[in-house]
Amino acid sequence: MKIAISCHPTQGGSGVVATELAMGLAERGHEVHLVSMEKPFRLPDSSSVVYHSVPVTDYPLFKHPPHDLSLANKLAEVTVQHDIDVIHAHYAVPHAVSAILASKAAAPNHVKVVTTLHGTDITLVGSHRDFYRVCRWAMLECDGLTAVSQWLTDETVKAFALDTPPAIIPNFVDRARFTDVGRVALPDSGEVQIMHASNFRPVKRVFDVIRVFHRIQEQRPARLIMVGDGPMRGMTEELVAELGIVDRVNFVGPQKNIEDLYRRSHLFILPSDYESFGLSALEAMACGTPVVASRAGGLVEVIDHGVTGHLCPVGHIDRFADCALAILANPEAWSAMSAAASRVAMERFCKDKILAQYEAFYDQVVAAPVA
Ligand code: GMT
Repeated sequence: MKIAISCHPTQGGSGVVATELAMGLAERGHEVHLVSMEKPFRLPDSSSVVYHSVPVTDYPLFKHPPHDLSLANKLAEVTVQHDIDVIHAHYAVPHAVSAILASKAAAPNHVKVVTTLHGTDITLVGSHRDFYRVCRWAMLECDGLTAVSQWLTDETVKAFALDTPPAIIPNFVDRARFTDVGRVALPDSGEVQIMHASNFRPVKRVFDVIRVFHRIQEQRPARLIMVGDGPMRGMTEELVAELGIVDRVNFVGPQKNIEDLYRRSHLFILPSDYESFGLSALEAMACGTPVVASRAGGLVEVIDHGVTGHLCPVGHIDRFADCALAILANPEAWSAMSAAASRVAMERFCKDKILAQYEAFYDQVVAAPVA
């Protein structure tokens, strides 16, 4: 099949999922084109995915270059030039809208449009009144809609009054990369390593990460690795200084080989307000790192409480810290949890299984008569 994928290239789960999907589909013999403002950071130069950049066209009349139109135009061009069967948009705003425009602009070619909803495109951006009507219209125009969890499907139906719920196709991990082979064990005593990775947006509650860690390191020697970057990073570094734990916390920015950090960490903390899925939690689990996360959104579909990690009420610093300390207290129980985390990640969310679901979805959409 010939597939054009569009996504945000910035740090964030939707771009990661779109890029991994593009690479996985190309490995399985499909012709895949990736259309984005910049080359997504997870797409290596060696990939057989064909990358097309979207031009930023400036003109004195424009206060802001109309990116969404340039994206639609580039998608239409790629569709016609390469006889694309399916445009797969990731993150509804603006990609679903641009993809629908592209499908019309590509006429007389018939191209089907699939959109995958990732979370904040529905909960924060798409449902904002500035985007709501156009976002709902684009979703209804799509030939297929998927969401990354049951929770997100339910939220979408509620927020947009949809008659047909989006199909659920969860996120996935690549076993070749995210594995527990070579991971470090939990020491009986001595320093433990805690990790958090995100785009440091308010929804991630990064201050909670620091406060939970502050409590952990009062009980046993510990180090915190903060991976990623984003708007709350500066204020988070200030909080670390205020609490006097600068020598215990490393802000390492975005990391190319994040799997090595997961394997060297004994616990992953994700105290978000909610996550539609929580891709970073899944990647940590695949590397054998137990997760302490919020009992919120789709995280309950990824983490089995007491088996692969712990789920705590949002904002309860003491509960998070107590759960983390309990997991770190017993190396035998920790090893069992680490093994379960890796096994569940691979059994339930393995790349081949999920890619097969996307292929079946495309087949169904392409086979459906043109409306
Ligand atoms: O979490 C974000 O701020 C970014 C957003 C994105 O577009 O990358 O993440 C969402 O999509 C990911 C991939 O499907 C999910 O794993 C994240 O849980 C989801 N974030 C939220 O729902 C807050």
